[in-house]
Amino acid sequence: MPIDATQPYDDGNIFARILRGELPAKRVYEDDFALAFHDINPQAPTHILVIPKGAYVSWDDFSARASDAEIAGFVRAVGQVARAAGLVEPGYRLLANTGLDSHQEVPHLHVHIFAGRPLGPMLA
Ligand code: IU
Repeated sequence: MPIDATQPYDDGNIFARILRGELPAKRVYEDDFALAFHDINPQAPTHILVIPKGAYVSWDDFSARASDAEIAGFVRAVGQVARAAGLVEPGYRLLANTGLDSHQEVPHLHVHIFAGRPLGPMLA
């Protein structure tokens, strides 16, 4: 079910539990600001999720409340994950669903990285 991006942060959400090591994930990268792991239901040959370490519901919440250091660290981590996976050429797509109309389902900010085939037009 899609979630309301303005809801308060829920510590019990699935990505919070992955961050705490309570649930497994196929981790590909971690630093002080971010964790990246393979999506459990990939929509492209490469489908990685990058999440901030801090407790942010959505892109809206993160961009409003995170410190400059957290924002810079997270943005650099997303780029680093893509570089390390060899995705810069021929390219990749970033997506951060935010709120009901976007169909955001997990209430912890996540940036999708899609790659590995021609991805076609922007919106389905
Ligand atoms: P969305 O942007 O909130 O719609 O994306 C949520 C993604 O989280 C979606 O691609 C799921 O396959 C993925 N996911 C996951 O990787 N592991 C999980 O345990 C759950 C969802 I629940």
